[in-house]
Amino acid sequence: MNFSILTIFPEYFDVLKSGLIGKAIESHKFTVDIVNIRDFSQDKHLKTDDYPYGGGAGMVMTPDPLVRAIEGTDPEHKAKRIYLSPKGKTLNQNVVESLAKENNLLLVCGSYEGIDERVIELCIDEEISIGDYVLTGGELPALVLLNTVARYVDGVLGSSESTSEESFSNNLLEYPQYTRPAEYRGLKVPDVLLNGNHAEINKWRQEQSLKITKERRPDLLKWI
Ligand code: 4GX
Repeated sequence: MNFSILTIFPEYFDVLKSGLIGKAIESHKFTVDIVNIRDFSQDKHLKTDDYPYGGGAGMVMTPDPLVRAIEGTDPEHKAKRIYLSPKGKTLNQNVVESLAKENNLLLVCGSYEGIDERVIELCIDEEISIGDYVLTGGELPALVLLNTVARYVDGVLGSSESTSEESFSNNLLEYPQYTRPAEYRGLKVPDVLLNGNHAEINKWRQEQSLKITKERRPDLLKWI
């Protein structure tokens, strides 16, 4: 899998050098190409934004550097081209699983009041939102999307942390987890987890999942 990320803040993505994702990139499980949109500006001051037609607060990203960056990075339109925006379809684990089937994702990060609408019309396949709140730019949403999709790339997760047994893969929230010590500040680990009876443990965990989902996210149970 190959990710291309188009941004005017390439240093935001230094965070990809650390953790599980950093290890996976280092060992060539997938590639990430960070593209500086400013490099495609033909303006003498390398400008990438301008005042909005019709007036209003803030600036809008100019179409030409963006379109040239997208077409320069993905000349044959092999990638699914995504614009991160609060107006998009909300990201959830089903959307993540379907994006994980793609070989090439190109993520466009917009700043300020957004990008010229014609870029979306000409170049973008899908708009995706990471949730109903407003950030200063699409960089964090792009990192969130990459992180969630990368977990489905072969070899990124170890077998013990695979995507098949977790929250949302069964449409339920996860049961509580415990590790040593068996008693901490007077609080005991539930007995059932100590007795080694795996049928009983699985039953308990399923019950706990259902209970916490009913309490906190009843909306997730609507499909049952
Ligand atoms: N989920 N942002 C996009 C620029 C912008 C402003 C207005 C379109 C219209 C966001 C989110 C998000 C901040 C990325 C504003 N684009 N993206 N950016 N929530 O808040 O995806």
